[in-house]
Amino acid sequence: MNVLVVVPTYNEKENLPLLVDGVLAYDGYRMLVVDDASPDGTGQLADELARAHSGRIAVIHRTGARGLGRSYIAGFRYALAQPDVDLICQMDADLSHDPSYLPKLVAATATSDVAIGSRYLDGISVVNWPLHRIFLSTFANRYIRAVTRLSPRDCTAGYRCWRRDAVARLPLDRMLSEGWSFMVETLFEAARAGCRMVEVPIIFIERRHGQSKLNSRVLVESLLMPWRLRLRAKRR
Ligand SMILES: Nc1nc2c(ncn2[C@@H]2O[C@H](COP(=O)(O)OP(=O)(O)O)[C@@H](O)[C@H]2O)c(=O)[nH]1
Ligand SMILES: [Mg+2]
Repeated sequence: MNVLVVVPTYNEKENLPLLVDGVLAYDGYRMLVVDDASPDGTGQLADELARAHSGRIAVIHRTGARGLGRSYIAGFRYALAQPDVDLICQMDADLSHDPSYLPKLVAATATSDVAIGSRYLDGISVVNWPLHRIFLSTFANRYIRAVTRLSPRDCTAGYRCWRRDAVARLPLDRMLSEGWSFMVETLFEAARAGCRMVEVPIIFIERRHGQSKLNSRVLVESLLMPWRLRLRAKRR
């Protein structure tokens, strides 16, 4: 199986080299870094890492308005244009997603179309988050599940492995999300397309280096997204 791990980056220069070592430790795994013109030089660092690991790292340098969703759309398009890619993983660059779970996620796609690295399967498996972040994330998941009727416990998880044909079924040219709500939109569309979802428990560890880019703009987008998805689904 050829695995492509898509990683969006914005100011992750301390984290990216460690992540690369963790991911490329697995044979057959390649990486795609999608950088949004990070002011800290993460994009140039990604180019240097790509030169050092020839053929195993590709880099997309986005320009214009930044956004996690926009970056993943570019990354998924790139992945589908590579005929030899069988599985497409997605993960954060800040080491909150331990690369050692990748083989489990990959294995879980033997019996599913998308495997989700879940923080909320056995209670709450999050380390070093302030209480307000835990409240926000658990509330967000309840709210999203209630409005969208999605079944996974962790609908906002950014650690996933997709079968290539499941990504091909996503309407990438009609995505509404610019930011974080991309996670919910992709699961919603995957469910509508009949994809089988499975959750794999992970322990999520808050970043040590750099800062979270979560802001009120992406939060408002995420609050409205479940309703926008429901309305759009009704019209189709
Ligand atoms: N390309 C790109 N990556 C982003 C953007 N915002 C966040 N990221 C990346 O998305 C991942 C998760 O972001 P983070 O700020 O840690 O979100 P949190 O874990 O929800 O606090 C990290 O790899 C970030 O570098 C963006 O606008 N563009
Ligand atoms: Mg993070």
